[in-house]
Amino acid sequence: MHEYFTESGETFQEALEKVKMKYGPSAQIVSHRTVSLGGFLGFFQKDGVEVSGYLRHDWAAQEKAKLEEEKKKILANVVQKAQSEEKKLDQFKVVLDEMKALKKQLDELPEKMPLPEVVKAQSEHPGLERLQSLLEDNDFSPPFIRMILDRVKRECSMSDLDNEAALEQKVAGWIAEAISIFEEGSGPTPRIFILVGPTGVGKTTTIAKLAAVYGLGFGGQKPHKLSLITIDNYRIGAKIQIEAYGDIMKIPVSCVESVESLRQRIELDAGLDMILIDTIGKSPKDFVKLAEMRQLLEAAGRSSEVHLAVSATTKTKDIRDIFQQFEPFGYRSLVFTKLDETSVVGNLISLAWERNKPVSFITDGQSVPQHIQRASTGLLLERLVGFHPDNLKTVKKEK
Ligand SMILES: Nc1nc2c(ncn2[C@@H]2O[C@H](COP(=O)(O)OP(=O)(O)OP(=O)(O)O)[C@@H](O)[C@H]2O)c(=O)[nH]1
Ligand SMILES: [Mg+2]
Repeated sequence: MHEYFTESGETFQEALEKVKMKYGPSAQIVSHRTVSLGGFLGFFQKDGVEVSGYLRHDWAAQEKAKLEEEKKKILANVVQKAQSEEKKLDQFKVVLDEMKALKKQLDELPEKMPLPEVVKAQSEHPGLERLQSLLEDNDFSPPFIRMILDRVKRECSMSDLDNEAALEQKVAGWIAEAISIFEEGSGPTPRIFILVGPTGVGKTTTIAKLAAVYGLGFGGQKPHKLSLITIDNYRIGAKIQIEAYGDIMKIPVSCVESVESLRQRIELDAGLDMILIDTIGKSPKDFVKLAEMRQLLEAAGRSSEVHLAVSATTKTKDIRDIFQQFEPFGYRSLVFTKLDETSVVGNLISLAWERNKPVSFITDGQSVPQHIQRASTGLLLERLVGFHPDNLKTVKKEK
């Protein structure tokens, strides 16, 4: 839409000047005419010129200006953005440099540096740290140590932690509580005692020792009428080994190799007080042989007692595997052998605790029949190292 104007002056030039002044270069004159100017009721009138026209909007120029404006805005934005990106990039570079420095520090750390120790040292009482190393020195398992430390945190005051002797005594008491001892029940006779376990842990030797304990009344036991059975028929040496013990102690020994012969043998020995069964040592990794032996032992009936022999010299991880792999035998207790060959028993105590299994006997030497004892809390406690004997004494007395 155009805007129109009309201006007048005494001369054309004057009218034109007015238009220029008022409307600038966009004023476009279309016509002019002579008019009478001023005066009153027709008097004192003068001739003048009136110019008319319209205002020409310069759209192209305006659009161009607008675009210029827009362009400026966009440019300003881009510059601003670029500046902030640059800033971000700088920040990112700083973080990257920090990370690089950190990685370098980590790489320079000695391998397997006990990082938790750093944290521990800040947050834990020295009494707790000392206790943790004492338990580690005894080869207690991490879950067992955690259980003890949690209990200390729950049940001990700061002054308890400062009192080394009292803390040791308390902890010895908790270790004692964690040890479970097998109790012989008064089940049906004959009592059938089966010893299973990995190869070479001392099963046959232990069976011979047990024959002396139960058959000869060694160690104060009332003598039982008993027989020995071995299912280790394949190795000539093994057969000779057990027969030699039987001969010395005047205890009958038989060898069986099938479910049927085991069943028959047990029936023939039905009038005895006890039957001790020695088995072939099995690698816990030999699943097939383990399954075969388990099937054979099923002939001994449900009331038979399976005991698992583990050597105290076995690594903690391997003991865990053994406990696991022999689980299908439904063993009721553990026999710890070769305690004379190790100075620590924490691994045995903790793994028995983890599996909730009681201990029936411990053996501590090769001699038959001397080196066997009924398991007791005291016997295991006195093998703890680093504890002051007085602190163990009180606990042992209570047990
Ligand atoms: N130091 C020590 N040696 C033992 C102990 N018990 C057994 N031994 C020895 O360990 C070795 C193996 O004993 P065995 O009784 O034949 O072991 P096993 O478990 O019957 O072996 P396999 O029938 O081959 O599986 C023998 O040299 C024993 O004298 C013990 O308590 N301490
Ligand atoms: Mg044997």
